[in-house]
Amino acid sequence: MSDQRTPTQTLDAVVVGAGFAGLYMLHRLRQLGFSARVIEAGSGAGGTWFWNRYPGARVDIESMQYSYQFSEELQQEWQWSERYAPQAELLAYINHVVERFDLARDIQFNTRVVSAVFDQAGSRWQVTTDGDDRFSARFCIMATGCLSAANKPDIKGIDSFKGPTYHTGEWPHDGVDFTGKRVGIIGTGSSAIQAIPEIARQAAHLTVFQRTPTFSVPARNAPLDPEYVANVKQNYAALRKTAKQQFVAFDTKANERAATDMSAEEIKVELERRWAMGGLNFYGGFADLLVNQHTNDMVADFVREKIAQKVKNPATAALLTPKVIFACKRLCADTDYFETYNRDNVLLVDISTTPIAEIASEGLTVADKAYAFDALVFATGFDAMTGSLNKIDIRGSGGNTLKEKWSAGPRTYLGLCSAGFPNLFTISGPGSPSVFTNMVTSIEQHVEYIGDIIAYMGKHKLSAIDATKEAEDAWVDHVNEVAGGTLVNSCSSWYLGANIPGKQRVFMPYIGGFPPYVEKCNEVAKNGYEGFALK
Ligand code: N01
Repeated sequence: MSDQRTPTQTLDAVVVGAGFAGLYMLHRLRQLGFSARVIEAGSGAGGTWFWNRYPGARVDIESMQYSYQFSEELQQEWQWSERYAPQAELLAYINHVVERFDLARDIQFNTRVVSAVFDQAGSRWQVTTDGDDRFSARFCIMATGCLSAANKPDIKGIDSFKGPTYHTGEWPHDGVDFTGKRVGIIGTGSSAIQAIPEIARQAAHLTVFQRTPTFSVPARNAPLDPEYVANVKQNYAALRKTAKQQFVAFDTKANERAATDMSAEEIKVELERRWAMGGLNFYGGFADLLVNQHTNDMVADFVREKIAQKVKNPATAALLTPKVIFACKRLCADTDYFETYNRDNVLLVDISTTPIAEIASEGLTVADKAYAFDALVFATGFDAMTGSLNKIDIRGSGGNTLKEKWSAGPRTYLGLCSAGFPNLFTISGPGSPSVFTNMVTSIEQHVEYIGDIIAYMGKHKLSAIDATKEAEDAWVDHVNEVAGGTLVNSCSSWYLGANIPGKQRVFMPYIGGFPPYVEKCNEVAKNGYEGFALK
């Protein structure tokens, strides 16, 4: 009987995902002389910036830094228009990169990888897609993103609503017009905080369902000053170097002093200065922000007071005031978020103690009170870090699945490899600094590191690389130990998988900072990739 299936394509590498990570990985592999194909579920490149098209979506790290640095010409020639680029501009930038480096010919869009199985005898990954494509590749590189599997909450009757429903992470490409509409939105995380002011301006009425209030600082977005841009471009290398020396891999003008070493007056000045600077520079205020409870309380109280000053109705202000540790959940940067609650057409509904009972055809109910809408928005986040990987049937040596291996929490060596899954890499995987840093910089570091490993293997005629169990165990212990020494470990955030019912609570990203992480990676490489078994 003849085999009717598509013939297997043989490659050096299959890369899954065409966001910032997958695109640069493809470019790097090509530079090194390897053949690669990127498989992308979307109809275009961009990853996060392809999917998250909700009103108000924009980056919260300054665009001049949230961008590739591997090409000097690219960073010199590209013009950002605002301090924080809006989603459309980021997508235009990504499409420019695709064109500039002629990447599209090796990207297969509208295709989802369904399985990746390691063939031990040949040391190759057999990758299949929902389009029945089959690839045989020496390396399989997951560039699937940390926040790309949308979380649809398990609320009774969720499919009963008769009007349109939207998830912020899967927004329609031609936009949504809320003019004259009554809109409900569930969630008050980073996505909601950006979307709420925009929707409120357009809709007839907006009801916000809040389970947990979020700390947010003003973004202070503005058009970029040409003089500032020229200055950055003249000194780009220096800025990039400074950024890489900082914990978060972007320049927050970090204050290296702990609040405990500062006078009350100095602290007050620093807090006001950070508030005026805007955005995530606020993280850089005090060296002990995330490790000293007293410092954290002081910063939290400062922001709480600012919220009280912004929101006119004291009861609403109280509901919007977070009680938890400052930056325990990811800090948000907003434009007029709290002020939006002063509008007559916005209502905040607290669901912290009484959850949404049911979604029905006209709207939803909380306890016995019904709220009616014409459209409903889920700003309910993502199954972070592992969600997208778990959607793929990944089988390593001996047929073991990654999903099973990670059922008690992800286990990796450096966030790059997981023992028992040779020649499989995760870009910005769990156990790497990823979401605590400027993602683009972390991605570039991983891509270059993976490229170096693959080149090293070619040079030394090696067929397989796998993390050793000992190195992985030691790294996982280190990741947990570092997280345990911070205040961030103690609240219910997506860092811990706490937003997904049934998900194991394990602190997933590495919170030791970008510089020590890079130093560790470089040391591992220098010592002949110690902690990896090379065959
Ligand atoms: O998701 P989230 P997000 N019933 O998980 C609520 C990045 N990002 O999409 O806190 C009711 O933060 C949930 O409530 P609670 C950034 O890293 C960056 O907003 O779990 N409510 C929460 O309020 C960010 O951290 C940018 O109690 C439910 C909200 O939904 C990450 O993406 C912009 C619920 C989810 O908030 C995720 O942000 C946007 C339920 N069953 C995102 N389930 C920028 O760069 C969940 N919620 C600017």
